[in-house]
Amino acid sequence: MTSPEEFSRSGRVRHGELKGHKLAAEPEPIELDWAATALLIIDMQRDFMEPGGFGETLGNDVSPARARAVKPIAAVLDAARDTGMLVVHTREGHLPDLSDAPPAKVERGAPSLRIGDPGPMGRILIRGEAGHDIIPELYPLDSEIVIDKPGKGAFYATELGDVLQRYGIENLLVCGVTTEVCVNTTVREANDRGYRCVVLADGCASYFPEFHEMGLKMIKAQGGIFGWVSDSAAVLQGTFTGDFKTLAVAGHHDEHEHDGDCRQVRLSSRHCGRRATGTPSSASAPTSSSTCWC
Ligand code: C5J
Repeated sequence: MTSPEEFSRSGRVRHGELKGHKLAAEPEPIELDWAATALLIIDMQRDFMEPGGFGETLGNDVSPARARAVKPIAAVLDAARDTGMLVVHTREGHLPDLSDAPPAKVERGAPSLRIGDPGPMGRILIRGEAGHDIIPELYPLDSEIVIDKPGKGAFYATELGDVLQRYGIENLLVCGVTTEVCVNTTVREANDRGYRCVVLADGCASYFPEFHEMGLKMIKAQGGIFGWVSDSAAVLQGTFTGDFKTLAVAGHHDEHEHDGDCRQVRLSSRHCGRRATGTPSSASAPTSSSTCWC
């Protein structure tokens, strides 16, 4: 994981930059300090996204949720990595001895398999099992933060609050599954702790489309009672490919010559495609696949 010190030295946008830029969102556009903003990806685990996992044991068809949310999240994750934004992944799950799993949760309902039972991806919703891991498309880099949580909310019984404080985070771009359960619970927890939460509508999914819609409505209702709702396109358009690009270019090399400090070096090849030769200053940007951002 990138330390707070490394993070503050990396090529990310500094506080105060991008002032005046407003992200398209409901109930109204919002101006964010991008240096104080983290991408929070909730529970994109095999247990919720693949057949044989926890989601399916509860009687759900998990494939539509995966089909819906993965691409938008991957696009924003890619851009967040490009720009050095702090990325936090969460995973819902329990210790193998179930000591952090309340009987009221384990014994609830009539699932085909209960938490802790052996399934095709290992024991259901247990840390360390294959099903508990994050899906390959969104797999965390070593430099990113992974929070293991026993509850639906990502702040309950975890170090998330301390971590965000250490990294100076005030705003959260939130996505993941499921909209009405772990995303909503986390957004409500974060809102009470003073974070501005912007939920990416197309980067969230539910097994129940109507709950997804209503879950988003509840967040943005009453003037944004829990937060704001935006989407991946707005974030990518307004933030990463627009002003961020301008900022990345400003004050750096005009000639596409890169040295060890060049902050134009990014992972993505979406941009000019010219090969960069320097060592990226961002902790998460390997040299091998780096191309110029400008
Ligand atoms: C659920 C979650 N739905 N991650 N967990 O039980 O939303």
